[in-house]
This record gives sequence, structure tokens and C-alpha cells, in this order.
Amino acid sequence: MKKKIYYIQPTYQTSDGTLLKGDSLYVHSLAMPALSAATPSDWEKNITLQYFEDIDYDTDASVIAITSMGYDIAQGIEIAREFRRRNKTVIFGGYQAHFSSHLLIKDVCDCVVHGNPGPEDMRKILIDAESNQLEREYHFGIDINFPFDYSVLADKKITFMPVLSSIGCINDCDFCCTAAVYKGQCRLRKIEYVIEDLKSISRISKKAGFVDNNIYNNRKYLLKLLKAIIDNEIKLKWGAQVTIDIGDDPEILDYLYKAGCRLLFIGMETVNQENLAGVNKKYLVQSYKERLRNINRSGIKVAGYFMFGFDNDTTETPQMLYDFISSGKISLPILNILVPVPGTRIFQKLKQENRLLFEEEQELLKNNSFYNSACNTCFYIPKLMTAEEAENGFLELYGKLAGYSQIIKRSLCFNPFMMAFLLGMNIVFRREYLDMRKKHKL
Ligand code: B12
Ligand code: SF4
Repeated sequence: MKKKIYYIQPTYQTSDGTLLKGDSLYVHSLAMPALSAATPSDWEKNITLQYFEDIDYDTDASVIAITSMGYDIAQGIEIAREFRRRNKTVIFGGYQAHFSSHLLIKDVCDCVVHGNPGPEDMRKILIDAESNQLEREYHFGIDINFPFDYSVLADKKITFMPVLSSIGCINDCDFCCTAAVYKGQCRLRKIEYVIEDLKSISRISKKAGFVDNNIYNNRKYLLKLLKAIIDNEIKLKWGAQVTIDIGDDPEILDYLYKAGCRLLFIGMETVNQENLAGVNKKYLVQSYKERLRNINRSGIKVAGYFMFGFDNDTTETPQMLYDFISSGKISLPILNILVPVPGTRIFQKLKQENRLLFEEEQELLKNNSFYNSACNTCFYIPKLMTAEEAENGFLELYGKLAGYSQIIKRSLCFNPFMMAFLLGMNIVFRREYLDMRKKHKL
């Protein structure tokens, strides 16, 4: 067997079956840079990110390694089948492979890898592949303590080069895929490796994005990391996902700004306290405004995630969300109708209550029109309205927030670069709205 592994990150198929391809992305997954770095040095490797490039089906690699983050799994499965027809050994990994392993191990691939494999784990898999003794499934832990291989992304147009300081999240929200995998646990990465990666990024880009689910998982660690970024004179400007309680922490906010953070992505989800409690999210809606004010005062802008379709939501809720979002403290709204992702507790609950409106996992994909577009299809029966009312209310909310006056209001700020960036992102928001209208034939 030739010691050569071919890594593939599939893109995904739109609702009309075409493949989503392009030449630039705001952010990219770190799976390939991590796996490339974990590959034993006596193995040759090739990597294709299908969003940017085409797949080489004539590769002389013996092992084909496919990642899957979400609905890209449908495309991943087609790729796997083609390579199996060509007698290649095919292995799968990633979030969606973990959730959908039952679909894969039947006849799609030779093995499914769960967890975050490090160099030792990759060596084991490849030794087993070489001796034709691959297990059907490998359950590894989390090994992220090594520098990642940024050459994988160096020639790609990516606005925020991805960087990672932790895996998992200390919270355990019912709707969240991360919670479904890591169950309220998180693993921190050694700071020296994060700094090494930030230095690699500095050589190829001016902007980075932490792809952690929550960089505020551990306050002591975050403070240490921010001080290390400052001490190492890393000049990148960056964004990250955090929980809203960071707004009560002036010391951290001050260090975040000094370390280059300019944008925080925060999941507020809803402005109804009962909704939050109903999905095991532990924050207080009444604290949002004050916390947002503090974050803005520190010079950092906020992108806010919200969902519509919770059990206490009604046709009145879009107006309440609009009032909250347009009150001036959120520079970029990210809105979705709640998606009951298989594997999450909310999926289980809705299934038990016979409220799901889809049978096949892949059907969830059908609403995506852009690469990472909002879910505007209601895949279940909401409690206090119909699915159709939820979709209409969502569209109405999106439309109100997509008006030019709202876009300009949200994007205004003293820093011209930041303003240009926010304007660009808010215009994408508007484009999505226009696209959704077309889909709904309005
Ligand atoms: C960056 C990112 C994106 C980018 C991806 C761009 C791109 N083309 O790469 C964008 C913004 C476009 C995006 C889109 C979406 N995303 Co996304 N995304 C992420 C994010 C923030 C980081 C991913 C990452 O780099 N992780 C760090 C790496 C190191 O971990 P990893 O990916 O798990 O890979 C490790 C292991 O899984 C394993 N592994 C992975 N693949 C393989 C393959 C083999 C062969 C082996 C051996 C091992 C292995 O080893 C890797 C190294 O440790 C994650 C959250 C997170 N922190 O993971 C969400 C996340 C993965 N996304 C999620 C979702 C919901 C989506 C969307 C559906 C959103 C939407 N509304 O459309 C889409 C679907 C995209 C798709 N392709 O299907 C969910 C999970 C989905 C799920 N399956 O349950 C996550 C977990 C966020 C969340 N908590 O909800 N996303
Ligand atoms: S706080 Fe965010 S990342 Fe953490 S479990 Fe809840 S939704 Fe998921």
C-alpha cells in the first residue's frame, strides 16, 4: 500500500443540487490544518478543500480521509462512494460523521473516527489501514496540543484565518451541537500552541477568528492567553464567540481590546426568559442590555445570534426581537429559525412530541441558499403558532432588519475599517433576505 493520504473537505449541495463553490470565505474550518499536522511524517499527504478546488479522483493515495461538519455530509457520501468504487480505503471524521455514523458505517466507508485525533491517533489509524486491519469505528479523546499546519489555508482568500484555543463548551444548551458532543465539558489548548498558530497566521493574514465555541470557557486561561498575545506583540485583529456574561468583566474586556479583539459573536437566542430556561441556557435576558453596553464601551462590536420558534414564541415575537436588535447595541444580527439538529436534546424532545416535519437528516439542508445562510424553514410544529406562521414571522423580522436605514445604523462606527467590514456583512444579510423572498415567491 502506498503511504499516501488524501484529505478532502467536501463543500455542500444547495437545494437545487448544485455544489457551492467560490473563491473566498469569511472563516474556514480548522479540521484540515489540524489533521495535516497530525499526519505521520512518513506519509505523503494531499488536501482538497472542495469549496475552492476540484477533487482529484485519479489520486494515487491509498487512504481517502473525508471530513464533515454538517450537511456537507451528503456530498461527502457521494465522494466516498466514488472512491470506494475505485478500491480506495475511505475514512470519515468530523461533527456530522459523529452524529451520522449509523449512515456511514453500513456501506459508505471503511471507518468512522470520533473525537479529535492527534499525531499518535493518526499513526494508529494509518498503521491499521496499512495492515488492512481498520476498525469500523475509532473513539479518540481530544488531542489539540500541537501546532496546526497553516500552509493548508495560506493561498486561500479567507477573511478571518481560524485559530483555536479550546474544544467544547462549559454550558449544555438543549439545541446546541457542541453540547450534544461535549456535554458541558471543554478542553483547553496549551497557550504556547495557540501563540505559535497566531504567529503562523500573522505571516499570511492580518485578521483571525477564534473558532472556539466559547473563548470565555475558563476566565483564568483566557486572561493568560490575552496577556501572552500582548507580550508576543501579535498585531492581528480578531473576533471570537463568547457567552454574554463576559459583559460583566471589565478586566477581560480591557485585555480583549488590547490583544486585538474587535468583534464578539454572542448567542443571546431570545428575549424571553422562559424560552432560555426551556432550553437550559442559563443567562438572564434582563442583563443583556447592560452587558451589551459594557462590551460596546470597551471598543468591541457585537454580532448577536438569535433564534425564532421557541416554545414560548408567538406571532408577536418578531416585533419584540426587532425592538431589541434595533435598539443600537448589536452591529450584526445572525438570525435563524430554530433547527432541531439530530443528536441534540431538542431534536429528541420534538421527536417524542411528534412535532418533527422531516424524516431524513439531509432534508435539513434544503433551506440553505448561500454557504452559511440562515435557516428560514421551520422543520417542526411550533407550540404557539403554525410552522407557516413561524416562517412568515421570521421573514418579516428579517425584512425589517434588512432595510438600508437599519444597515447603516448598525454599521456606523469611528473606525473606518470596522465600518466597511460591518457594512459588507450587513449587506450580505440584506442579500440573504432578498434571496429568501425569492424562495418564498414574494
Ligand atoms: C468554521 C465553522 C463553520 C464555517 C466553515 C467554513 C468551511 N468551509 O470550512 C462556516 C461558517 C461556513 C460554517 C457553516 C456551517 N456550520 Co459550522 N462551524 C464552524 C466552527 C465554528 C469551527 C470548526 C472548526 O474549525 N473546529 C475546530 C476543529 C479542529 O475541530 P473539528 O472541525 O471538529 O475537527 C476535528 C475532529 O472533528 C476530527 N475530524 C474532523 N474531520 C475529520 C476527518 C477525518 C478523516 C478524521 C480522522 C478526523 C476528523 O479531527 C479534527 C481535528 O481535531 C464550528 C464550531 C467548532 N468549534 O467546532 C461550527 C459547527 C461545526 N458548525 C455547525 C453548523 C450548524 C453549521 C451550519 C449548518 C450553519 C448553517 N446555518 O448553515 C453550516 C454547515 C456547513 C457545512 N459544511 O455543512 C455546528 C455543527 C453542525 C453539526 N453537524 O451538528 C458547529 C459545531 C457549531 C455549533 N455549535 O452549532 N461553519
Ligand atoms: S453556550 Fe453556546 S456553545 Fe455553549 S452549549 Fe450553549 S449554545 Fe452551545
